Amino acid sequence: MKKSLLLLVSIFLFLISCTKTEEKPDTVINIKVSRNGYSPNDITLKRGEVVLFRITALDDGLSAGYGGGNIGHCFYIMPPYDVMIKNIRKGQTKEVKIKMVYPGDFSFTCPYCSGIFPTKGEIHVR
Ligand SMILES: [Cu+2]
Repeated sequence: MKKSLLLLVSIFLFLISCTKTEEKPDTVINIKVSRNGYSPNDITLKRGEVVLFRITALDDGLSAGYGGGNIGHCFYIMPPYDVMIKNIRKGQTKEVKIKMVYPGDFSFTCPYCSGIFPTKGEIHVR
């Protein structure tokens, strides 16, 4: 019983560690985010490729800092990717490298402001 649980946990950790990578990127995707949303907001990628996402914020989003510290925009890819870049401030570019191991359609969003602004998009991994 305990052994199978340990196995499950290690498989889970292996899958998690798979998505973020230090490998050389196959593709670079530049995304701009503002109160008008993400551009582009519909991205198609190949399964298994390593993608460097570069997210540039054109404004500070809610900027008032609801809940304190929530300044700028986020780039959050839903699970199973579950990758989050926070606090991308106006004029700033932040990067994350991800290996696209899971096929399917995945939403990305800015948890700070997607309730107010159209900061939502889709990644298709084929
Ligand atoms: Cu935002």
